[in-house]
Amino acid sequence: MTYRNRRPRRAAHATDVVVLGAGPAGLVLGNILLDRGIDCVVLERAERTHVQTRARAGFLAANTVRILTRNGLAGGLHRRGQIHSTCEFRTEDGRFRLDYSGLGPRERHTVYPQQELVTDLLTQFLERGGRIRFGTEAVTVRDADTARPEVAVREADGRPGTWRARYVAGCDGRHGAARRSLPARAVRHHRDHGVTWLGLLAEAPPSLDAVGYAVHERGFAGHMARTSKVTRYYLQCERGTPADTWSEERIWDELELRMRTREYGPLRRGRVVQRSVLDLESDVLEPLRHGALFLVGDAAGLISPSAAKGANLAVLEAEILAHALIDDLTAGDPEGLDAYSARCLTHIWRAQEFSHWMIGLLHGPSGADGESLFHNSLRRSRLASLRTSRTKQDWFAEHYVGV
Ligand code: FAS
Repeated sequence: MTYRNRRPRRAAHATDVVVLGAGPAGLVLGNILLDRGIDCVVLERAERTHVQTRARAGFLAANTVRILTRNGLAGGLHRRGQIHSTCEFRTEDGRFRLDYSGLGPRERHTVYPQQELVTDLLTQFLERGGRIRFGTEAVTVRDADTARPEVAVREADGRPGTWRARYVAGCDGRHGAARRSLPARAVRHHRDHGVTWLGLLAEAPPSLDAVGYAVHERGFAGHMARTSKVTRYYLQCERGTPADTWSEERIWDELELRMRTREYGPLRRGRVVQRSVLDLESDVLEPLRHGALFLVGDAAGLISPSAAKGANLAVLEAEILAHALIDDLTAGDPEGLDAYSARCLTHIWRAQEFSHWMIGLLHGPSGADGESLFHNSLRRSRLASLRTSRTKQDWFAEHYVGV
């Protein structure tokens, strides 16, 4: 018998809940389950350092802060987060600011970089004895329509493995195994907004004490603080633009042009340390439950960053699912699990509706044809009513900071 041909033995594991992905959704879910004594494991395909340094969102809604606080997960953001409550719009019709802490639900954002939140959640989970298998890629979820679904994985050493569980939480994003394992009857609502952003992180202090939205005939530009030393910028660009074709000089010149710095003051320049090109698209999977498999966060639906909702929805859905799983696994009460999909879809569509409205507010076609002119006049009218109507401002605040 030649040893060479023997296939590596498949490692088999079991638990109550397998969580796919160690992003905000997976880690909030894992921490709450662990806290209530539910046996669970988080399978994460990337290495720990990558997960802890991946810069994405930064604006946490008041409700997200409440969720993290009541689950004992907000120590870092209370110590290092910065409160934000102002938007500044710079358009062809002038500039106006909205301090939304005095509008609508009178709530504010906390600016706390996603990678710092993920690091806090991950560290707390591990320190409390939680299990995360880094470098373990979920390949597929099988038997989701049974009481013992199985997750087939590629272990960190390349060997195949399986995890059997009572439930599987797909928190592995839009390209994860959970989405790939959905039955044919699953519905995917999808919209390509036809807009592309160059997303930038600059080692430069924020230049405004507000989120800056600049609407310009050359395209949209956005300014969002991340820390006192790092600022996120967005620049609308042509679809298909490779991220590295814009020189730093051209980036800052274009930002200053669109943010009308001649009128409103200079931007504080710095080294661009991260850049990515984002085609603004949105999708929603329906339903969010397939037997024992649940979709959470970006796996449940992708939302464009125009309204800073992605990470906030992930945390909200993770808490809803956590309590539903706990009720079922500790008290045999399946009500929360049965209601999970409908409950989360209500929040998701509300956020999608506002995110879509924001895209219409911030972008306009550059053409001079009738359709483009009509669209741009609508956009200017939306901005004008946001500037002048208290009712519109209250509506804006409710949707902007609410999830
Ligand atoms: P995540 O994508 O954060 O986490 C999923 C995890 O699953 C990852 O760690 C991944 O490695 C792992 N995984 C994937 N496939 C796997 C597999 N097969 N097996 C095991 N693990 C697997 N949102 C905002 O609100 N504001 C912003 O400014 C903003 N900026 C963004 C910028 C960028 C470049 C991107 C990509 C997104 C941005 N978002 C923003 C959205 C972002 O915050 C997401 O909504 C948020 O990360 C969603 O969290 P999760 O659902 O946990 O998914």
